[in-house]
Amino acid sequence: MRASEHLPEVFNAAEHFVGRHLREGRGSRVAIVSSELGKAADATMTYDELDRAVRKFAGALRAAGVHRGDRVALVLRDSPLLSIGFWGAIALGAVAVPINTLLKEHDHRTIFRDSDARLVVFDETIVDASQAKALVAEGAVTFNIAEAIAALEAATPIEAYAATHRDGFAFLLYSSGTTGEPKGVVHLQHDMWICCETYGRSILQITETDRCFSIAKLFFAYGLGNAQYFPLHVGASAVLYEGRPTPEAVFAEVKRHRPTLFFGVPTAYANMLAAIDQGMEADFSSVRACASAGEALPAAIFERWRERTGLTILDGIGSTEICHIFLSSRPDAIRPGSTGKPVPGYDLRLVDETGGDVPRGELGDLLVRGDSTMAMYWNKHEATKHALRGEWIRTGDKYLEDEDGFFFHGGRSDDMLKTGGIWVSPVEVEGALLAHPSVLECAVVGAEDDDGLTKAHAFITLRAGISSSPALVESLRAHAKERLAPYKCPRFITFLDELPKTATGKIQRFLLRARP
Ligand code: 3UK
Repeated sequence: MRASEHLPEVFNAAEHFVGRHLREGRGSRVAIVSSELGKAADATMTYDELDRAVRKFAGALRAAGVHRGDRVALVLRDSPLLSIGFWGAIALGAVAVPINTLLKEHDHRTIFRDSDARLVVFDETIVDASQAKALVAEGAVTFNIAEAIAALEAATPIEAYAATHRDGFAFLLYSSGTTGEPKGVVHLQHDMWICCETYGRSILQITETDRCFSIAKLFFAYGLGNAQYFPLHVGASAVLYEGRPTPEAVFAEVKRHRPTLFFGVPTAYANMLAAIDQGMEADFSSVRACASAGEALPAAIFERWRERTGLTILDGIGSTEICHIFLSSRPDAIRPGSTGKPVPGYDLRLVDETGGDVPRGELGDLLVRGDSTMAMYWNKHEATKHALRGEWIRTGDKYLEDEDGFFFHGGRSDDMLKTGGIWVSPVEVEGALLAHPSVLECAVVGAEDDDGLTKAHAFITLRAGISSSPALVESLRAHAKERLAPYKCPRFITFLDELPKTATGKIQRFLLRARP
């Protein structure tokens, strides 16, 4: 699917996702529902209200000296203001930069500088207000929340959404970067539309009666689609929650807002299952489908979630670079442990080191072609050339496709292990160990044995109330041996209190590899 065949040249994403609903008679529908922390009453915004706020915010940006093409950085929790800021920047023809709220000051500074943000809106409980001016580029404007709201209220709304090109820059997302510096992924006006017409249409089958709730926050490419542009594409509602998504908080939000679509990451499903097993009450009766992405969903979690809630989790893989999900399970095609089949609109290839297609059933490097793929990494010419190959992008993931066309994740290209010259997928070993009743989480990396040969090393966290013992190690070994080929069984087992993770919840295997 190509934007150039479906969208006019003049296309503004904010007009499409917000303003268009007024023209099409959906102005009185609810666009956003949010539980503001500590407040009993919900805040709701209709499409009419959101459109006015977005055009006012664009007016406030203009008054503050922001021009078309300038970057507007947003360090805000999931809230109506973040939505208004994101669409407001795009409405003016500026480039919205939602930023990870969990990062440390050092990374915020890097991102403000690298994106050369002209204006930064920040939550003072995240960015120290006394430091804000020192963190941003020279001459940039900073607004804390109170200043942003005052500017919004005082502003004159822009008359019309900027007449941007469908291929113009719309937003940057800084990828969490498991290995190094954050990279700004550049997305165009048409990219979100492509995601809606591919994953949104064929997998979620989202309609205007849906209510979308995402544990993954809006600064994450996954959350941005889940709880902004998918619902806003069809005139549905987004449920926003600004707090930390503990199982308790998530269950309360689900009960309060009764979402129909629920989006999580595997770790969150595991934590929720642990809470349910400890007797916490969870009512997911309003939910018609659950999605998971960010890392592979182990079959054991899929099965237990289905047992406990009656719901199926659709595992899908997306990336910040491709904007959203391009390979996914679908309600009528699920194989636990598999990421499913290509989302209609995307083409996938599995290749070997020489770039040739690997035979069916063998692991290869995943290349993807689709029109939501980033234009480039901001200020990173070499990294851009490494990732983009014409219309194709290298995902850095290993996959195999089985005889029935289901794709199975085999880890990151850089995480793969070879033992005895044979590829071992750490994900497969982790899946086997996770099925052991004492294991909460698990990560497997390569470690050298006495001969300098690579063997699998499993780092394990245990469920509450269980402690490590020689008997447990024996039980884990027996369990692994039952499920895995001998060369795949972990040679080393280490118990940890917790696994090192990135701000977005991905296990930092490189830190485990670096352990003595
Ligand atoms: C890994 C998965 C196995 C994979 C994302 C949905 O995660 C997202 O984006 P990121 O840029 O990371 C991308 C990388 O994460 N991954 C994601 N999902 C899965 N591995 N199974 C999965 N289901 O290595 C991928 O290359 O943080 C997810 C939508 C938008 C996103 N940006």
